[in-house]
Amino acid sequence: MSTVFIQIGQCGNQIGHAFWRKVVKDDEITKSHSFIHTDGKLRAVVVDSEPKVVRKITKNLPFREESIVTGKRGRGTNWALGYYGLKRSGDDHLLEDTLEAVRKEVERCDCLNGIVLLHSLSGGTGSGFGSRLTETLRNIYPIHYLMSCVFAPHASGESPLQHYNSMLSLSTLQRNVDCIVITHNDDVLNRVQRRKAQENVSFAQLNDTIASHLCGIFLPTDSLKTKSAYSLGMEPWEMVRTISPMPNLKFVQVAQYMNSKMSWSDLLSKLSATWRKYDSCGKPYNSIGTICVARGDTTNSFPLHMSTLETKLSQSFHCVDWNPFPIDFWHAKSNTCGSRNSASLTVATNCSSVVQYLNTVLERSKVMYNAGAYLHWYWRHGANKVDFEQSFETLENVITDYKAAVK
Ligand SMILES: Nc1nc2c(ncn2[C@@H]2O[C@H](COP(=O)(O)OP(=O)(O)OP(=O)(O)O)[C@@H](O)[C@H]2O)c(=O)[nH]1
Ligand SMILES: [Mg+2]
Repeated sequence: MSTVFIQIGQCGNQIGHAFWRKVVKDDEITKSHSFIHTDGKLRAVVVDSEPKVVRKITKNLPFREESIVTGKRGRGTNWALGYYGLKRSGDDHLLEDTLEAVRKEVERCDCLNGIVLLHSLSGGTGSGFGSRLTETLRNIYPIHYLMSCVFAPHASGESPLQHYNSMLSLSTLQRNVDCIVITHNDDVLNRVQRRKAQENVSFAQLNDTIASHLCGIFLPTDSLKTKSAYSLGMEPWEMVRTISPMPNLKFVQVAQYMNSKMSWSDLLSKLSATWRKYDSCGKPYNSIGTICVARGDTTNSFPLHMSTLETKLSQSFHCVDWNPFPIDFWHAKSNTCGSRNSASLTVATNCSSVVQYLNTVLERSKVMYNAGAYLHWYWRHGANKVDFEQSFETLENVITDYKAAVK
């Protein structure tokens, strides 16, 4: 049972690097061969339209040489250039080369469960090429799971094209993947600033935290092991099956709290304090489905605390009342995503709070589109009105469906 990871663009690769640095320390995942091949190479395809970042991140981890795909020129923070490619310059083999590397990686799996993509929503390669790739992979692998872990830009101070890029990629993902795990750079930054009590946080610190969140969900748990205590590496796909089963409600957000000396209940209170629970009018956001993963359960006593935690979780995440089983618990003895002796709680939730972000992206894009702002950059690289209008419609439908689901 294997998972293939594809890390795309600068952001996808830097976060992928932080993720794998943690994964390789986990004995269970190494033994199960679900993320790491029997020959010790990572089941990962590394893609970027330019070689610089890839050169750096592939130095000290066992990436497979033939699964590294690079082009010669970045995609200039432009979804259209990433999606439609560099037609005129002859440097347009990125898609073919990537698909070939993915095909070979899939052939090395006895049984492929699914593919996880890591990419930004606002870079030209991450958003545009990432969109094109998910669309193509959906056609090639129609029955396998596809999951995108996407990273949303800071709300201000980045590229003026970020709203268009985010909107165009979110809508393509909505149409093609089974689950979108969305991380907001601003949210992670705030959490790290608060935890470390420091103003300046580097990308490395940010990525380490994001990687820890992903490991919190993806690494093996005792709850999903077979009777013979063997891990099948099903965690990512069990998460999709449990909390993202509906094609129109597939956004998942992750939060985590880690400490060595706290009770499970205190860990949950701390985690819950970092979670945005109400909209600007004071109306609660609702969770449609939630998975809570406890790691570092050295005494195997976590199950005794589950009913108390369930009550607490359902109150703080305002679980919808139409789902009779809104919360699942998984637990594991070790906590490889943190330091020795630490325990962590990680929550992955399909929550209506994503609507706030989708609304912002949609509204800003519409204002810019109606004013004709920056559109020539998109037409120049092959995008057309249909790309935009279809994306507006897709995101509007997602927002409507989330609102209806939590009414
Ligand atoms: N969390 C995090 N975000 C990053 C990192 N690097 C870039 N970003 C974010 O990603 C977005 C830019 O996307 P990149 O991944 O740099 O762009 P790209 O996909 O390489 O695309 P082009 O360079 O335009 O071809 C911005 O929103 C950045 O804030 C990183 O290491 N960590
Ligand atoms: Mg780049």
